Amino acid sequence: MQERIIRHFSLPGTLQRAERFGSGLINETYLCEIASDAGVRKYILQRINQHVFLHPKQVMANVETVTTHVQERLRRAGIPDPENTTPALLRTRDGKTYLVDGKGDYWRMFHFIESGEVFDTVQGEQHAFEIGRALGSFQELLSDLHPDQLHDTLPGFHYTGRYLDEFDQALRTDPKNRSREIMAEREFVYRRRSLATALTDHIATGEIPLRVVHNDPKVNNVMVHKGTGKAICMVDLDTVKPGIVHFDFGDCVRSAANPEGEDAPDLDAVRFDAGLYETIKAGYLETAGSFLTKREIELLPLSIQVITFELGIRFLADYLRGDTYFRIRYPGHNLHRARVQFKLLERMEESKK
Ligand code: GN1
Ligand code: MG
Repeated sequence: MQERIIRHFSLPGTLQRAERFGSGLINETYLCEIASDAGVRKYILQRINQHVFLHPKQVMANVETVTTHVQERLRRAGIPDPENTTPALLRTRDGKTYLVDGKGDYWRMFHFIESGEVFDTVQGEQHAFEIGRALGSFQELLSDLHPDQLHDTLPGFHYTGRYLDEFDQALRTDPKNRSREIMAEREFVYRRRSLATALTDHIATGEIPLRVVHNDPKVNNVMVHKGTGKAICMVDLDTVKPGIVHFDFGDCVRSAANPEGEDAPDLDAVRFDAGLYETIKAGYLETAGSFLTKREIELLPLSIQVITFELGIRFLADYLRGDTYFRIRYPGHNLHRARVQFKLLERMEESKK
């Protein structure tokens, strides 16, 4: 199957191997090895999840705008081969950035960054610092791209109140008859409902500006150098669009200050590491400190609990709906994911972050 897709892209050589790659919960990703006279080279092939991304052409237009902008900035900064340090799209033989197959599926390819690797969980202090730094640099590289240049590919993506509404609706309709399994979680959500508007209210008042942000900067969307451990770039750019920096910062901390990770098998072991939080913040502000307003910086800590609450509700609602959004590996996976986020939120509350 991959062979037939890849043939349409402008690549020298033939496909030797294609295997599933990474641990993203939405798209389908393959690592492909292409052999030619020049040797074997690796590329990333991805199928866009059209259940999540209803307008894949707009997603691709955004990814092209963002990757081109970042490459241009890097070239101007004296980096001669940006495709080795930031995601770079390949083109099809007829010059497009994607291929639509006979079933209407959208496929795109990226250069593979050989020197990089990603981890599902934070590896320690240095890694945490680099994750924060990568996010700050990414936002800085895009700070001169006007948000109007991008489509809103996921309207309401980080409007926490919307997820609360969807959760309420899933509870009401309860299509899989699962609501009775989540009595404790319902109570947990009920007691924290006010968190849902804590951040978005500040957008409504115009206190904090819309910028171009990543929207999904969890640990495994940050690529680091295999040898030095230094951040190379942010990957997974489908959610890059206008938004506020807070959901980025919060998501980064939610993910990287939780050493047991999103899939922690033992709920009692889930913890929020306040030391890692400070380290991520220091890494982030090293570059982001140059363009954020005072008010934006003041509101950063608030984002951490809000986004953790948000993701917990998203997993829980998806469990109630019958796991239609996030890819699962076993029955009950989304319920467990929700429980991990809620445990993490409790730990944050205890540590007053
Ligand atoms: C999804 O695609 P991936 O796995 O990087 C999700 C994020 C969640 C994350 C939780 C488009 O990201 O919002 O925070 O899972 N992306 C989308 O792991 O919904
Ligand atoms: Mg990802």
